Amino acid sequence: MKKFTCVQDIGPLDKALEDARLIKKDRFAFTDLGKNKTLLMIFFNSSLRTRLSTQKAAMNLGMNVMVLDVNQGAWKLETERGVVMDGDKAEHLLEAIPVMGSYCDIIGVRSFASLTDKKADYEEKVLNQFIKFSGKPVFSMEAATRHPLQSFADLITIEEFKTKERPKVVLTWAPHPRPLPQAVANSFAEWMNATDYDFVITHPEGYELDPKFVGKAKVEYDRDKAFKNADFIYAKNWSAYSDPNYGKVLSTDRHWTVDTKSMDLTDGAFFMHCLPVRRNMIVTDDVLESEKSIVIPEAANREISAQTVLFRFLKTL
Ligand code: AN0
Ligand code: CP
Repeated sequence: MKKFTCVQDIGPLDKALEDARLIKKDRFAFTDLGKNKTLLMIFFNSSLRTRLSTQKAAMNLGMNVMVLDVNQGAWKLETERGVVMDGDKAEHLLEAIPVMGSYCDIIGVRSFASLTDKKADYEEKVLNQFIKFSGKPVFSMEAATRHPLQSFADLITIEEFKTKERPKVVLTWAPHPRPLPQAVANSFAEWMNATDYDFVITHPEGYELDPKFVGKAKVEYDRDKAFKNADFIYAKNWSAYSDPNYGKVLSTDRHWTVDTKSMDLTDGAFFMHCLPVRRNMIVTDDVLESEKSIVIPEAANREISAQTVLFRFLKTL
C-alpha cells in the first residue's frame, strides 16, 4: 500500500477486517516491524482521537512518532502556487512537503475542507500535494472530502456489534451550530457502499451529498421512515454540498436531534457517532448514555484501524 485516502486503497474489505482482527487479538505482536521507522503526523486542524489513536497505533508497532501542529509553532504555509508571498505566510508547501518527507518514513495528514472553495476541496488539493511531493507513503487523517481511518473503525465496530448478516445501517444528518465538512458522511457512505449492508441516508432537503458518495444508497427524506427497522443509527452533521449553498448551514432544526423517541422507531438500533459530539444538538444525553450507544468502542477502534493501515505500509516499505 502506497497511500490510504479512500476505501479503494485498502483493497478487499474482508482481508482488511481479517488484518484488523489479527491486530486486535494481540496489538503488540508486531513490535519489530516499525523499529527505526518514523511516522510524521501533520495537523492543519484540531484533533483528540486521531492524534492519540494513531500515535498509539504507531507505538504498538515499535515506530518513532513526530507530530507537527502547523498552526502552532510552525511557519504559516502557503498552499497556492504563483502567489506573491508578501502576506503572513513565510513558507510554501512545495518546499515544506519534501523537507518533512526527508525526516520520516510515513506521513499522516489532517487537512479539512475550506468550505469556501468547493473545487479545491473536492480535488483534495492539499492532500494530493503531499502524495505528489513527499516521496513517502501518505495517509489521510481526515482530508477535505473523506475520513477513511474513521470509516474503517466504523466498519470494524459494526462488524463486532451486528447480530444479522446484513444489518440496516442509517446515516442521519443532525443539527450543529457551525458549518462542518461533508468528509465523515462522504467517507462513511463510501465504505458502507462497499459492503452488502442495507444502507440508507436521511437528511433535510438541501443537504444532498455528492452523488459520487451516495452511490447505491437509498435516500429517504422522512427520518421516521428511515429509522424503521434500523440496526445502526450513525449520526453526523454536515454543511450543504450543493451550489449555491456549498459550506453553508441551512437548518439547525432540532427535530433532527437523535432522541429516545426516534430511537424507539428502530429495531433496537445501536447509536454511533465519530465524536466529538455536541450533546442535545446532534443527540440527547439519554441516547448518548444509553446501553445502545457504542461511541466509546467505536472511538477505541480508531487505534485498530490506524494500526492496520500502518501495518500494511510497514510491510511494503
Ligand atoms: C470535524 C468534522 O465534522 O469533520 C471532525 C470530526 C471527526 N468535526 C468538527 O469539526 C466538530
Ligand atoms: N473522530 C475523530 O477523528 O476525532 P478527532 O477530530 O478528535 O481526531
